Amino acid sequence: MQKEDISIIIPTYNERENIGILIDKIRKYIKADILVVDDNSPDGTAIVAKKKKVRVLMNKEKKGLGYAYLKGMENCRSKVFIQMDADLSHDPKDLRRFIEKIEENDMVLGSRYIKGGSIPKDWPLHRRFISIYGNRFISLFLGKQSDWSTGYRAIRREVYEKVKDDIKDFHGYTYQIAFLNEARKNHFKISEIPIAFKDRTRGKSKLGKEYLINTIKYILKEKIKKKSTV
Ligand SMILES: Nc1nc2c(ncn2[C@@H]2O[C@H](COP(=O)(O)OP(=O)(O)OP(=O)(O)O)[C@@H](O)[C@H]2O)c(=O)[nH]1
Ligand SMILES: [Mg+2]
Repeated sequence: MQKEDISIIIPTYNERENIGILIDKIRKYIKADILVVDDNSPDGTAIVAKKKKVRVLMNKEKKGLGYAYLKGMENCRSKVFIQMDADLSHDPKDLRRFIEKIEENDMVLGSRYIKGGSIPKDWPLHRRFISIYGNRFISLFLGKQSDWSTGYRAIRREVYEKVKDDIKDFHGYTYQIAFLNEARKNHFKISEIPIAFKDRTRGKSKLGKEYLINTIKYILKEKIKKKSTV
């Protein structure tokens, strides 16, 4: 895969302390187009990103993780998009493995719950609970997948083109679940590689109740749709 075939898309909201370090690390490992999608972060994340000479897309206000990714993909010409968090929870060292694996797949998921993958040892109980049982709960309704909510992914453009209109209503964290579910429904070839998810050491988490509520809404919507088509 060539440099121009890959875009790394990084959504940011108040990640000033992380974004510069992440961009430098990415460049150590691979050559690719890097696109930051920032929601007008009050801490000036976009200014730091622009200084690093990457492309920066701006939303006027905070619109959610999924909205940022879809806007990012819409503005890339490359064949493959790689999603990653700005807070260094996703190790740029893994990028090469994603790029190798996407050669023969439509989507590659970085999984924390397969052999070789992990979550932070010091994660508080509630965070472990939400992540581990959240995944099992979603698998119960939407089908087995080791890591439904992982945000470290490589995606071929064709998958995005096919699913984008069906997931528009879920522009927060539920985007991850909805995108993957639509890709599965459309029988794209999806595989996994293990990742060690590290805890953020700088800045604050943006994960909130919105994720829980909208994921339940999405699952219900899917179940109702399925019933009415049977
Ligand atoms: N543009 C944009 N980026 C967002 C938004 N919400 C979260 N992000 C970014 O999405 C990535 C993931 O968000 P995090 O807050 O790290 O969520 P998380 O990794 O599930 O939670 P922690 O493990 O506690 O960090 C980070 O790069 C955030 O800055 C949003 O509304 N808009
Ligand atoms: Mg994070």
